[in-house]
Amino acid sequence: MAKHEETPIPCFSSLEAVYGDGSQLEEAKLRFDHLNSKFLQVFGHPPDVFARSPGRVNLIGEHIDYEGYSVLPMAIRQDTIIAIRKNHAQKVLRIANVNDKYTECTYPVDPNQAIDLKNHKWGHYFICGYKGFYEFAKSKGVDMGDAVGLDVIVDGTVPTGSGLSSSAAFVCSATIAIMAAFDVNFPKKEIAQLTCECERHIGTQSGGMDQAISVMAKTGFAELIDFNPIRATDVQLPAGGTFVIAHSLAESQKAVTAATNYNNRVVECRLASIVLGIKLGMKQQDAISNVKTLSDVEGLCVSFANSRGSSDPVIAVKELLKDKPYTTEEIEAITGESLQSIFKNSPSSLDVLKAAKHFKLHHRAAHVYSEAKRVHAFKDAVSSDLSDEDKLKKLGELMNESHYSCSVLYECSCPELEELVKICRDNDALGARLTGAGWGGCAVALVKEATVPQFILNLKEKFYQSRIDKGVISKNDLGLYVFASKPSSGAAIFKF
Ligand code: NG1
Repeated sequence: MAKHEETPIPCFSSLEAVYGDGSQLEEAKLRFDHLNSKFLQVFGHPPDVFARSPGRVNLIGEHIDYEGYSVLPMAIRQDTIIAIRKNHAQKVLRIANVNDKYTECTYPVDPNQAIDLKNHKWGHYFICGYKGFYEFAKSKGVDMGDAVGLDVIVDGTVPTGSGLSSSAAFVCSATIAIMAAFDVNFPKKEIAQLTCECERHIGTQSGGMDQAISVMAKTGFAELIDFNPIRATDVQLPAGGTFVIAHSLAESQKAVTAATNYNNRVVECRLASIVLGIKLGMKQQDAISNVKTLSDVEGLCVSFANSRGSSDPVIAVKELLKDKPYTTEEIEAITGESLQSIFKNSPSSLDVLKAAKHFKLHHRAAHVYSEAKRVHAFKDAVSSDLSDEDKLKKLGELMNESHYSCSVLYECSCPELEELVKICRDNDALGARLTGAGWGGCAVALVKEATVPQFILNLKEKFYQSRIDKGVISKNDLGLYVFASKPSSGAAIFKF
């Protein structure tokens, strides 16, 4: 039997295969019916095909996918559904949304068009999939013929700016919808890689976790995702525990803040890895040309630690990278080349250099190496002989350690997330941490199943009530901001 990641995106003729047979199915039926009638109303004909891709919650392994390390997310039930049809009469891409907040965007059919990053629009995420799919199809020798128009309507339920990967859910379902409209299909692992590259067209130096889980998820399992090559291993979570997702109500606009937040950390990690490589004996030019991530120099760090009787790469970080931030000049004295020149081929990294005052190499590298270990400790605990209760306790501790590292070493938390994580722990969560990129968005808490309803009530009272009173959110919408989640299924195509 072909491995899960070698199989193509599944194509279904009914909703049950993805949405089960309970209330989720009823909700899905309503959404698909609405999408269909909206399509008829806007474009005057029904769609040819639908695609869906879910958001995700990352259980552990934050900000390490782009450093080549494994992560452990699960898909959530919230997803993005796209209805699509080729339009030979009109050579334009028309992208509408069921939510009137997102006004219709139109783009030319040219697959080589540049995305106007300075003028951020929601439709740009569709164009990421469009550009990426054309490049990919060309590399596969697929004859796409003359570019044709596309009529598209989007319906997304993953909250935006929440660290639950609304962007990846959108980019993945866009790419898969385009692929389905052209009646081709490819193995999931290729789509996972492709959609990661697609999303980089928006200007974030995305690591690949979100697209990989969105494409490869299976109902009932979290997945350990490895990179280079992308691979997913099922992780059956211990019985008796539930993950509760809670929004801090601080929205994190990842694409807009990339130069100071997300891409800044990617650049800091690259600099930390080059400096470590040089300090561990590499020639300056070799390190600059060949070292892309902290995983590339881990072997050298481990050998260094061995010489001190340990195998922990963090020992090298502690001894070789100074604790205080580095200035540009200090790093250039080590690399022998200007930072502008090192990053000359990456416009988004040059934006980071423009915005940065200094670089915290020690802290960022210490986070990445320690977080990579926690992911494996989490996986090992799940498959150990411990009782379910002890497993859950261990997972909770690892989640707490991960949060500390994200907050103190990686500095990707914010006051609202700190408050929320503390409230989760004060109310008997076994562990709680920020999830996703951070700087706002959601926390995830591991809670004993039997106490979930009371836990959610406590969060409502202690975190959300004051925000309802101030009018930040409406009481009726609370279910959108705090909910228990089970591992859901991955991307799919529907032809009815
Ligand atoms: P979110 O939280 O969806 O913005 C981002 C990256 C991931 C990963 C996490 C941090 C994208 C699309 N996603 O996720 O690849 O690096 O941050 O662990 O850029």
